[in-house]
Amino acid sequence: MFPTLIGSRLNCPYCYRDFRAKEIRFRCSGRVGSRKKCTTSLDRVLADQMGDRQPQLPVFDADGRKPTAKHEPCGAETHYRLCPRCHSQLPVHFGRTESKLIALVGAKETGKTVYMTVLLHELMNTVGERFNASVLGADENTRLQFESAYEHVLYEKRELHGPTKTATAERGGRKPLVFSFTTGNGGGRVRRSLLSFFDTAGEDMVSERSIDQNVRYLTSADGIILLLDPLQMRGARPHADADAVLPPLSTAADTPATVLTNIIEQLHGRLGVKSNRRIDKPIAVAFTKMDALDGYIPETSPLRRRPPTTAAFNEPDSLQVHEHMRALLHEWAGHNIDDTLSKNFARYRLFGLSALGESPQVDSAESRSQRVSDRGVQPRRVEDPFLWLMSEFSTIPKTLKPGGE
Ligand SMILES: Nc1nc2c(ncn2[C@@H]2O[C@H](COP(=O)(O)OP(=O)(O)OP(=O)(O)O)[C@@H](O)[C@H]2O)c(=O)[nH]1
Ligand SMILES: [Mg+2]
Ligand SMILES: [Zn+2]
Ligand SMILES: [Zn+2]
Repeated sequence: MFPTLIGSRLNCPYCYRDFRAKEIRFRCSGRVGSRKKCTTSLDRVLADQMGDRQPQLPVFDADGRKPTAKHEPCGAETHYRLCPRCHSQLPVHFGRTESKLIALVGAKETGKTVYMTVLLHELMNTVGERFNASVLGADENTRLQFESAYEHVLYEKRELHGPTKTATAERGGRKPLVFSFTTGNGGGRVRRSLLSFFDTAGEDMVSERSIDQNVRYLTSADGIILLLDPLQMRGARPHADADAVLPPLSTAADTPATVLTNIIEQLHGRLGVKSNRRIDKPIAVAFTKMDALDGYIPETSPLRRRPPTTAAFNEPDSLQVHEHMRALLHEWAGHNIDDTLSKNFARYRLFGLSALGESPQVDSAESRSQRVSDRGVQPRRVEDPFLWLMSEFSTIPKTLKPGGE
């Protein structure tokens, strides 16, 4: 039997617009049907919305709640289901499994691209093993893009990407990467979630043109990971290790506090949350590049501890990190950011992590191009914010025992 579709309103993991299950459209399979064989042409919607101008087979309407449909003109059966708003092909399990959109945001050069690459690499390897979970690209574009443009560059070529182009600068916009996260495949109940990550450009947080797409992305997300760069904080920057690569100081429009205020304004505006009510979306606020402050973080800090590795999110460990980060944050920037978070979000948590584990090497002063250290990528606590969100969604269990047993 075919499971019914969950919920009445769905969000496209590619364009983040919402629609009803019955509005889902179909694309002809192009197989030889009983009458003729369909041919390809430009799909205007796909071209305008997603910048994809490759010739496509025809789109047609049928009952979107069904997994397949027949294209009358050719008589061929198809299982290609499309988002009615952007015409992206929906992942196989879309609508029948939980779908969680995770927004990854932060100011310019906070480390979003590096973080996303390392997090997904970890999820596909060590973290995946720990939770008996498999993480796979949910579509062809995600698989190719992630392997060639993200993972290969960082892990094989050992190069850092350089600034991400704003989505509007790349013709038609950039597609989010969509993965399926499946747990419990070793027996017991199988849980599958679709995860959509959109690598925003830091500029998208400030430029008017890209704000609209960004707002949609933030408001339809089930959870937010906000990355903040401690090296942009007045109180932390002077404590950076001597060999750390310091980013140019951000302008007033791009400081951690301003970025947070922008996000809150966008969420309040669109979600229609009254300004005296708190936003219910969980937000993980993570400080990146913590390796650059190694000399300054005390030996006894929970950040230095090896995080528990049992197959559950460890609440006591996470709370200790949260308290420690809160103390550091107060030291670096006063109470402001923490107060803003607690006044506006019903659920928030602080994290400290390092995607690279070590400062990158700068090739030469002129080029400013950077490489991963010779010791390779050695991530620290990159999975913590993600696992916290997954436990908030009840996709993975949470343990209250310090040892995690
Ligand atoms: N020390 C240290 N530096 C890091 C780490 N991750 C990123 N960086 C530095 O931060 C720079 C920017 O990283 P990106 O991931 O490109 O930042 P981004 O937020 O995607 O930047 P935009 O796309 O321009 O918004 C890198 O070139 C590194 O110099 C880390 O884990 N440790
Ligand atoms: Mg980037
Ligand atoms: Zn869509
Ligand atoms: Zn057809």
